[in-house]
Amino acid sequence: MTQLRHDWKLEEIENLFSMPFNDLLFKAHSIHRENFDPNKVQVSSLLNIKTGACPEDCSYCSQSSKHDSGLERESLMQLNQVISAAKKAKELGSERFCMGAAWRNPTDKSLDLVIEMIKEVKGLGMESCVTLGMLTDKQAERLKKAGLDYYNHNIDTSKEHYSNVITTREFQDRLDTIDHVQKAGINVCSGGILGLGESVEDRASMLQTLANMAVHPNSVPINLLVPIPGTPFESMDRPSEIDFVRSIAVARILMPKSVVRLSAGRNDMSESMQAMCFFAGANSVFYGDELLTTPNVTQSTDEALFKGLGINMHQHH
Ligand code: SAM
Ligand code: DTB
Ligand code: SF4
Repeated sequence: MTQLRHDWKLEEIENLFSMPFNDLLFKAHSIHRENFDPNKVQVSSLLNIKTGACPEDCSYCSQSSKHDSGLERESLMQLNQVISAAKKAKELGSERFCMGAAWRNPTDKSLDLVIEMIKEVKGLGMESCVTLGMLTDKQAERLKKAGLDYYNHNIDTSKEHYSNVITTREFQDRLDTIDHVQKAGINVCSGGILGLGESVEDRASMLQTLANMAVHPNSVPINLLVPIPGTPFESMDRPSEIDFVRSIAVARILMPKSVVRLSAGRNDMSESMQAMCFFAGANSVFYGDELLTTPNVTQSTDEALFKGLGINMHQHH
């Protein structure tokens, strides 16, 4: 039986990162097998319901008003457009529909409209997820009442590296929102981005924060930075493939029962790199041609990848 721990020391996690690669992967894969069917991958689809003009200054993001990525701003999407996108995602076999908004935080009025969207998605028989920025405890409770299944709120990087990446909010603000979501009884989806100029120690620290939460996030998205021209991080060095796979393996070891999502950045990964990530314990992806503002792997490419690996996408029901 896998014991869940919430008391990881930074040094223990750094020791995992420095294990010989084969030993690390064997350990992670063994834990993965104890807890999951190793040939199943959960699929979620994304839709950006409000694009651009975000007041935050996240150095990686195309949607911040502080940098010029050339992205056209768009106001909150109409309900009927959301419904047709969700129907399409469902037809493709997606289990969860995630709606993202480029907000620092939603207003109570805009939350009314998002709640309508959540109800429609639920009505289609899909799991619902939204990512809307910071929430108050009252707003989290309203989302719970509306039937929301998951809230995505990434910690993005380590506490130590945070101010090198974002200056318009603090690391603690992220933890506070996650706390409100957890207390409201909504499943938490929280992870981060690799390739933000962080050290291995930062990666260990980021995963430590996630693993030492009172409840492990149910979903842990690990994104590889999608470099966006016009943002401060447009020419960041990419982590090596081996270092990226190591981080997936460590996430799997620290959070044995969480669904680890190989998230943004798959478009720039080879099949073999993705295969290593699935072996190391990743068991979810974003499926569909678009992420939020950038292209994702096409569905036909993913179908071929999964077929080649003998991986099944969970089908609803
Ligand atoms: N504004 C809300 C927030 O920041 O939580 C919700 C939308 S925001 C785009 C959601 C997440 O997308 C971020 O937390 C970040 O992890 C991820 N993200 C944004 N831009 C990215 C990029 N260029 N590459 C990889 N991940 C990115
Ligand atoms: C997450 O961890 N990654 C998604 C989702 N949660 C909201 C977003 C990825 C964004 C990639 C860059 C873009 O398309 O703008
Ligand atoms: Fe805004 Fe979210 Fe982008 Fe940061 S990551 S600029 S909060 S949309």
